[in-house]
Amino acid sequence: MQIPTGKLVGICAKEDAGKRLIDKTRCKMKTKPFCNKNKENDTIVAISTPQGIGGIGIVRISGPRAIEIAGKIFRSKGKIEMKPGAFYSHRIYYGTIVCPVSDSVVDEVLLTVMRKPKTYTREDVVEINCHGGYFAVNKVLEMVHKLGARIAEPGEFTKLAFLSGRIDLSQAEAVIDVINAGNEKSLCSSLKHLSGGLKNKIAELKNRIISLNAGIEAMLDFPDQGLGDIDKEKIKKILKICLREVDKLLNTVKYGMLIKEGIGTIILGKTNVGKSSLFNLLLKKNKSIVTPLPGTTRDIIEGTIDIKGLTFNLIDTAGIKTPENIVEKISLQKVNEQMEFASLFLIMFDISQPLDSHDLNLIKRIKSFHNSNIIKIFILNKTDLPPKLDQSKLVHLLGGDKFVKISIKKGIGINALLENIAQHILSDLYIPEEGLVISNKRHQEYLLKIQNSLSSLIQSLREGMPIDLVTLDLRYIINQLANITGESYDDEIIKTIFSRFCIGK
Ligand SMILES: Nc1nc2c(ncn2[C@@H]2O[C@H](COP(=O)(O)OP(=O)(O)OP(=O)(O)O)[C@@H](O)[C@H]2O)c(=O)[nH]1
Ligand SMILES: [Mg+2]
Repeated sequence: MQIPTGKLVGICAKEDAGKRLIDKTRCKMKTKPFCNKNKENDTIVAISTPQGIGGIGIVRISGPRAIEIAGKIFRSKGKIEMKPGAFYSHRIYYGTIVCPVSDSVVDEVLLTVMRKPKTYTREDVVEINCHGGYFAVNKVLEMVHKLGARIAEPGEFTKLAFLSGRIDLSQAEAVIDVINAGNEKSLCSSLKHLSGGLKNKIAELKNRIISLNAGIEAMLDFPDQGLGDIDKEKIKKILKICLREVDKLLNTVKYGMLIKEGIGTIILGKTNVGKSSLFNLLLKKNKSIVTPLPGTTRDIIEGTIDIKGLTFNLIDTAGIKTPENIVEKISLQKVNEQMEFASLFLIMFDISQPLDSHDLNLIKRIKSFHNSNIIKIFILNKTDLPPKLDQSKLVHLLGGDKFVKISIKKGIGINALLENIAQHILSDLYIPEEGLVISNKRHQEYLLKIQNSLSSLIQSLREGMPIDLVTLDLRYIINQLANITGESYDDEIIKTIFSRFCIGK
C-alpha cells in the first residue's frame, strides 16, 4: 500500500515544490529486484506426496521441458505420443503412463498441465497423479529423470516461486508453517502470512519510511529551492506511527511462538501422587506405566496434547524424592533439566496423604525457581479418598496460591483443570484482533532491530540530531524491512530456509 504523497510532503513548508523533489528522490530508492529465476533453466522433478502406501502419489515436474517430457510418456485415448503443443493449459487429462523403452503401461493416471506464468513456480508445471504406493510413483519419477529432468532439491518448487517474485520470503516461510501446523490457531496464523498479511504490513511500513526519507533527501539535495525548514515534529510523528505498528507486531511474538512450537509443560510431584495417571488421561493413551508402587516412572515420557486449540508438549517425570540409588539420581537430574525448558508446571499433591518431607522439598525447589514467566498450577489429586493433607498449611507454604482439586480415578474436576490451564495461558498473552501473529524467529530478529532503530532515532531527534544523519538510519530501517520480505537477501539465509522444506514442495 502506498502512502499518499501529500502526507509525506508535510515534513517541509512548501508542499507542491516538495512533492516534485520527493518524486525525483524516490527514484533513487528502488529496492533490489528479484534477480535469479531458475539459474540453470533446468527442468526439475520430485514426488510431492509422502512415500508409502496411499490413495494417490503425485509426481511434479517444473521447467521449460516439463510438458515435452510428459508428452513422451503419457498416452491418452490410444494416441501414441502427445506433442507439447497438443496440451491445453490448466486442464486435467486422463490416460496412462507408458515406458518409452518397453512400451509397457506403468500406471493409469490423471495428468495436469499448467503453462507458465500462472503456475506455482511461474514455469510450465505438470503434475502426474498416480496410484499411491511405492512402485508406480517411483517408476514415473525415474522415467522423467531419464528423459532429462533433474531431481529437485527440498523446497525447490517454492524457492522458484520466491525467486520468480510470485511470493515473498515471508510467504515462502508460511508454506512450511502451514505444512507443519500442529493446531488450528497455528494453521490460521500461517495462512494469514501465506496470503500476504505480513508482506502487506511490511510494504506499508516500508513505503512510509521510503517516502519520509525521500522527502528529507529532496530537501537536503535541493536546499536552494526555498522549501523552508524541515519540520522535525512531523518526522517524529511519522516515526512514532511506524514504531507503534512494529510494537504491535512484536507483542504477538509470545503468542505466536506458543501456538507454533507448543507450550512446554511438565508434571511434577512426589512419587505416587498420580502424575502418570494425569499424563495418560490428558494424552488419552496409556503411554506411561501406572502402578501403586512409588517410583514407577524413571524416564522422561513425552506427548503432545491439544487444549482449546493450543498445543502442549507434555512431559511426565519421575517423582521428586531424595535419591537412594544411581537410577533415582539420574531420574532426578533429568527432571531438573526438563524444568529449565518448561513454561508451565503442573504441580501435584496427594490429598489423601499428609504433607511429608518430599512435598516440602518440591515446594522449596519450585519456590527457588525465579523465572517469572513460568506459569504454575497446583493440583490436589485423589479427592475420592478421605483427605489427610493439611490444605491451609499448603496454602501458607505456597504463599496463597489456589489449587485445582481433581480425582483422576473418578474423573472429577478434569474439565475445570483444562479450563484453568487454558485460562492461565491465554490471560498471559496479547492476542491481536486482526490476526497477524509473528511466530518466526527471523522476523522477530529484524523487527527488534527496526524497533531499536526507530526508538533511538526518535530519541536522537528530540536531542537535536542533525537531519542529514536521520537519512542514514532510515536507509538502515528500509534494509531491515526488505530483509523480512526477502527483497534483499543473503544466499546462506535462503539456503537455510529452504533446506527445512520437504522434497517436492
Ligand atoms: N484413589 C485414587 N487413586 C489414584 C488416583 N490417581 C491415581 N491413582 C493411583 O495412584 C497410584 C499411582 O499413580 P501414578 O499415576 O503411577 O503416580 P505417579 O505420580 O506417576 O507415580 P511415580 O511414577 O511412582 O512417581 C496408582 O495406583 C493410581 O491408580 C485418584 O484420583 N484416586
Ligand atoms: Mg509415574
